[in-house]
Formats: sequence, structure tokens, C-alpha cells
Amino acid sequence: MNDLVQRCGYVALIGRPNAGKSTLLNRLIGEKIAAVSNKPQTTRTRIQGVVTSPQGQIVFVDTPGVHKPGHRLNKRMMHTVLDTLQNVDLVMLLRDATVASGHGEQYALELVRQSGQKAILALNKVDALPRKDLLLPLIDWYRKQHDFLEVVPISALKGEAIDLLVDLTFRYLPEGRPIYDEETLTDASLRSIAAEMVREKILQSTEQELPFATAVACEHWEETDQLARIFCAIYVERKSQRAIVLGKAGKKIRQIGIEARRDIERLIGKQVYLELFVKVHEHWRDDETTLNLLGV
Ligand SMILES: Nc1nc2c(ncn2[C@@H]2O[C@H](COP(=O)(O)OP(=O)(O)OP(=O)(O)O)[C@@H](O)[C@H]2O)c(=O)[nH]1
Ligand SMILES: [Mg+2]
Repeated sequence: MNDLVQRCGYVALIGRPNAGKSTLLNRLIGEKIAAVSNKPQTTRTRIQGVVTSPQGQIVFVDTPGVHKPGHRLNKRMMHTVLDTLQNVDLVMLLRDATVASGHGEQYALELVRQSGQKAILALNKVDALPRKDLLLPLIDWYRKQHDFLEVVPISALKGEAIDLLVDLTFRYLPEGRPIYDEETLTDASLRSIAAEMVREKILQSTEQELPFATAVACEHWEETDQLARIFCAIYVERKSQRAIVLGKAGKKIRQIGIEARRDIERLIGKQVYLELFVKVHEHWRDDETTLNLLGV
């Protein structure tokens, strides 16, 4: 029977910073593995989320938001975006439907066009639109710009139309057997997810330059049946930034630790002892060795 034909492939999540790509990735696999925040450039590396169903398997690839690169870090991030665009079966362009169109949106669309790949457009954050008919002009505009296979209004945050999005995505993937076994949800290591959870809490609790100037590396991990002891280094660029991360009498870093620990415990299903320390490294964003160490 035709229904039994399985489909399988890689799908790139592409879009401007803050469009909701990582929120969608987490929603698709039903686990929190990717850092999410309202600060732009939250995602710095490629991270896969694997969806397996009777229809087959989709490997969604979350990417950094499309932006103009300054530091070496940002050049690497944009390289990741362009490289991913070329190495997938299908592209999913994510657009925050609540923001006005600008050069950034146009540029993200242009990258998708230039890739020559088949693409689906997901208009995200419809839960935050005061009226759904506000979508019509946006859909119209995109339809004129590019021949999208599908245009799907969704809410990654609330989980609206996500099943539909997955069903539609399957239609355009090649026939094939699953690449990963059924239990696999991601290619990211627990160590890197733990580091990302710490970084997410820093992004969520700090402002201005600090989110961009911070990186987190998981430096040590020991585990018994009951407990994981995890040691993470937080990199900042200046002493003044270290003071901000620490907070008055260490209050901020304690809070960051409590919140990150909760996420990591939920993920690995055991008790976590999380130790955080801050390192000042003035030019880490332009230092190839540190960028390699951080895996970006
Ligand atoms: N209201 C609403 N907010 C959303 C939705 N999806 C994501 N957000 C919010 O949008 C912000 C950005 O979400 P992310 O998932 O980090 O966006 P991203 O596209 O991965 O951003 P970068 O990694 O910086 O490229 C967060 O504050 C999310 O909570 C949605 O469907 N509705
Ligand atoms: Mg992201």
C-alpha cells in the first residue's frame, strides 16, 4: 500500500534571529535541547532534532539567525547557515509574522532563493497577532517573491499547526529508510546541551552587550547512577562583565545555576550538581582556538 512508503530527509530551519527556529526545534522533538531567548543570535551552531513517525523520519537542522557578520564568531555562524542550506533535502524558512518586513527578512529570503532548494515558509508567532487576517498581506507578499511549496501559519510557542507542518514536510522528502534509530532525538552531546542551558539562562537574565560577549563550555562531567556533577566555564570579555554575571554577593550566578540545573535534570532524569565559574578572555570571539574549543 502506498501509505507504507517511508520518507526521510534533512530539513534546514532558516530565518532571521528571533524568528523562533530553536523554539520550533524543541517543540518538534518534544524536549528542550536548544537554547531559546529573546536576544538575537542565541543559536551559534547547527543542532539537529530528529522526528520519527510511521511516515518516516525528518532530521530538522536548527541554524544561527541570518545576520551580517562582524567577529570571526559571526562569520562562522553565517558559514554554518550557508553550508546547511546546501546540504539538506528541503528548506524551512521561518518568519516572525509579528514584525514588519525589512532588509533582514529580504536577505533571509534571498539566501533561500539563491540556494535553489525547495522551500516551505512557516509564518511563526500567530498567537501574538491581534488578528489572523493580518497574515493575508504577508502571505501574498511571499507568494509573489518565491514559489514556496507551502505557506503555513504556526505558533512554535503554543504548538499550533505543528502536526500539520510535519505532515506537509513529509510530502516533499525523498523515499527512504530512517537514518537514526527511533530513540535518537539529536546529534548534540549532553555536555553541549548542558552548556547551552547555562548560556540560555545568562541570555535571559542579562542585557545589552553581555549576551553577545558570553560563551559557555562544559569542562568536566562525572556521573554515577544517581548524580551528575557538571562543571561549566562561562567566558566573558571583560572584568566588568564578570561582575555582572556574578551579581551582588554571587546572587545572579547562583540563580543562573539553579535554573540551568532544573533543565539539565529534566533532560537527563537524574540529580545534577552544577558548578559554574567565570573566565575573562578578552578576544574569544575572534580567537580561532577558543572558537574551536567551544565548537562554533
Ligand atoms: N509569541 C510567540 N513567541 C515565540 C514563538 N516562537 C518563539 N517565540 C519567542 O521568540 C523569541 C526567540 O525565539 P528563538 O527560538 O530563540 O528564536 P531563533 O529563531 O532560534 O533565534 P536565533 O537563535 O537568535 O536565530 C523567544 O523569546 C521565544 O519565546 C511563538 O510562536 N509565539
Ligand atoms: Mg535559535
